[in-house]
Amino acid sequence: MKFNHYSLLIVAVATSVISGTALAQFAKPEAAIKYRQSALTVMGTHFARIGAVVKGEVPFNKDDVIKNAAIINTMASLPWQGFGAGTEGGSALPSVWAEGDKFKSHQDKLISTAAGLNSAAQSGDLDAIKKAFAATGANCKGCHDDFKKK
Ligand code: ASC
Repeated sequence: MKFNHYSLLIVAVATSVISGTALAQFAKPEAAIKYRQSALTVMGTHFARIGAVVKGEVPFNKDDVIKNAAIINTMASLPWQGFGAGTEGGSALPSVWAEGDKFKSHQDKLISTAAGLNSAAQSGDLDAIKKAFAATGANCKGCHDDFKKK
């Protein structure tokens, strides 16, 4: 019996430590919202620069695409820590917290498609870049459709 109570205490402490971690990185919910919006803005900015090349609005410069893709690849894993418990609001729909598994699958897909865009950029093959750009953008849009306020 004693052991069981002790185990419960350990579980309770561990759970509170783990669930507090996401918010603990930010002083207040507003800081988490600002962080995630900033990270997504930086990523979108560099994604749009590759988009201009893909659409033929800007001439293809391999080194520029490599730099933009590397930034996207780095940024892709960052915004999600800003969606911790208690940070509802901003442009995020309640579905972010209600459908956490689905939201997480979009995060994972973004991380993998951004890595694919990064590889395509390094290959210098514009057709491969176009394909990887489309795959990444489709995931941006799919996630926004389900989880971002219009
Ligand atoms: C962008 C940007 C997005 C995506 C998305 C793709 O350039 O800022 O959020 O592309 O519109 O559908």
